[in-house]
Amino acid sequence: MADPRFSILSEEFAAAPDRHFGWLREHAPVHYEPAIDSWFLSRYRDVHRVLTDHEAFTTETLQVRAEPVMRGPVLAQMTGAEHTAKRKIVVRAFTGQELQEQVRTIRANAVELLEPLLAGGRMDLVNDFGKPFAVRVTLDVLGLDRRDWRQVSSWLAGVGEFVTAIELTDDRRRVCLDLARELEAYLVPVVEERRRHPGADLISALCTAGFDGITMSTRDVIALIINVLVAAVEPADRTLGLLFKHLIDHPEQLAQVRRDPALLSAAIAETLRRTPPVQLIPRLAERDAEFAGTVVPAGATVFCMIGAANRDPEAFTDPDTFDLHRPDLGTARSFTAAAQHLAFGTGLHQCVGAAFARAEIETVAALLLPLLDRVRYSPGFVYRETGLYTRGPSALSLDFTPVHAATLHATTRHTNTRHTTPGRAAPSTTPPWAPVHG
Ligand code: 2IO
Repeated sequence: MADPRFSILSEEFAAAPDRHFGWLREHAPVHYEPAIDSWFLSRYRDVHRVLTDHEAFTTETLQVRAEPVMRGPVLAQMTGAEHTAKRKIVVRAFTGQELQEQVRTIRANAVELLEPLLAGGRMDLVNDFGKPFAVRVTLDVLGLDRRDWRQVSSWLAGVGEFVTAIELTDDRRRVCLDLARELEAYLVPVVEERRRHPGADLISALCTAGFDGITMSTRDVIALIINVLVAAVEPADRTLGLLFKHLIDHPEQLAQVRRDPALLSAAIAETLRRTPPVQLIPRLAERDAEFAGTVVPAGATVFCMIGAANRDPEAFTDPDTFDLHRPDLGTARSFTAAAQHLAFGTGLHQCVGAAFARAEIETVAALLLPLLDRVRYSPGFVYRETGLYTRGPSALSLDFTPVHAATLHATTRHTNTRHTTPGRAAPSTTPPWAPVHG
């Protein structure tokens, strides 16, 4: 029976949502939250149905949840021919040859950021590395000036807060909207300039790209840039932190990944299944829909609980266990439309950045693992997660065998990632300790 005292908005839930997943799936699989007039679905089959029945459940919620701060419509809001065409343009920008180039950018940024962090034998993987790394890589990939990363980060924090807030006060709403407008004002002249003089960067590609005669307006391009920024930045440091948390908590699996780096993609896929960094996906019910005997009315906002669905015993055996060897994971499919886990969503609007996300986390983890010898939590470190929508460790303080400065300088000497002009990081010479990737 549904417990009237239970609330997704309670501090108790926020402290450890996963402790409530089993109860929700069993006793309140269609949970209504009156304060925000929204429904929460926790069973795999219900979540899967909502994400794949595009007629009955639309992405119109994003008009209020995202469009105001994206400064235009995002990809996930679009439908029909427009969606197909624009999605193809974006997919093209994050796969194949483009992705190969992005991997070099990822590695160069990682090396540059790690340099000052390794000699001390201690770093906060989330705050010292993950957060600046995710913003700088994304700026590079877009062809924006990564020297602006601090400024862009603070604008993005407002956009992210708006998109992922479950409840937003009028005050915070105003602050977020102001930050989003500042970000827009920063981007407009760049986009106009790239329209006039297209370069080899992603923004230029978006300005000039066409598919089936459909092209992007400046407003479209701005919204897409902000969409890419938020979507690439918000979940990245969380995923990296969660991956290392799981590996440190499972030393035998960490040892296996060290011995055989080819297992990294399975470790990442299992991290995404077990602890998806994006925990909620909203949809709007077009018409009345019945789930497990409860009717969700037309016009209702429905939140798919990705974390709960990914741990449904009907979908995965022994679902609470982190096991990179689990037979029902299907690693090869995990970053594609055929993925079993729902961390990238599923259906027509499944994440377009899945291949990029995989390349990003895999490249960085493969670089980090050999460097972080005897990696462990720092003494006194207390692990904490935050967030209901995007969720991950608020910090991950790690100790490891210090990497000698001289060794590091010798190994990164040829890696010229410092650049004074806007644009991508210069392609790096692969340092000796870098993984063979590809
Ligand atoms: C940004 C929630 C960080 C997306 C969203 C308005 C659209 C879409 C997502 C993810 C992650 C963000 N939704 N990325 O859930 O682009």
